[in-house]
Amino acid sequence: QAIGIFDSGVGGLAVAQAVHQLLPSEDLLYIADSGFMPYGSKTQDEIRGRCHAIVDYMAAQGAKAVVVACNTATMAAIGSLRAQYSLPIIGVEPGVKPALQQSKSGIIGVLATPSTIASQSFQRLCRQQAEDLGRIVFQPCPELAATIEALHLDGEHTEALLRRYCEPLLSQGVDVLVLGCTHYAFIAPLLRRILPQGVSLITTEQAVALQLQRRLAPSCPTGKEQGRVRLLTSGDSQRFSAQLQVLWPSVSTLSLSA
Ligand code: DGN
Repeated sequence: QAIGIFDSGVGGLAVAQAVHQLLPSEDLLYIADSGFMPYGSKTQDEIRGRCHAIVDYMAAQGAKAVVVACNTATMAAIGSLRAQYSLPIIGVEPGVKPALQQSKSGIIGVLATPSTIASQSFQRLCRQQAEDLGRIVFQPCPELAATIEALHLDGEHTEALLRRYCEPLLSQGVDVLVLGCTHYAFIAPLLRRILPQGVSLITTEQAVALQLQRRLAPSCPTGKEQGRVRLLTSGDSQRFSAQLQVLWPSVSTLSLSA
């Protein structure tokens, strides 16, 4: 029985890698819903529809748990997925709480898709967390996930884009920056290079892997054998395969299908 992990594209691969590292004996089934990318500009209903279709497929394949490795999808669909399926469903959400606890200025910034920032679930989460801990400044990044899908992880254009997104946050005194979209893990090295000293980054893939481990604890395989990783896409498989070569070069077992 595999653990199902999905995203609108390659962002969730950062989560899948963290899971594979922490639970190497587990089989993984990853789905990149690239045919329907980006989720960030879809309605909440459209996103929910895609999530249910994917989890239906994973459940039919016998998945023992599902990780919604996309903040946008988690915000839109985690409640309805949990209501429909009895298997453990783990979501990702921007690490607002650890950021507020870590911030010295009491002002944190969140980079995420326009859909995540506009969603009621995210706004509710922020109201609860920020209540007495500090202030949160939001920056929607409409072009960033597509830039990462195109593997522009470095270079002038991406750097200029990041500077444009970060500038309004830094000028308001943000000292901790939350990456609220799983894609952004792949530009974290570039961000670290361009952020001023004293500004730190929060990503969530390790925390999600640990949460999954806790949920699965009694049923985790303990054998030394390496788990099998199956990777599927609803988009162009050649493009996906090129993305994997850059974003997860060491992945052992590939099985791509549209
Ligand atoms: N990776 C997704 C997230 O974490 O929100 C969204 C990417 C997208 O579809 N724009």
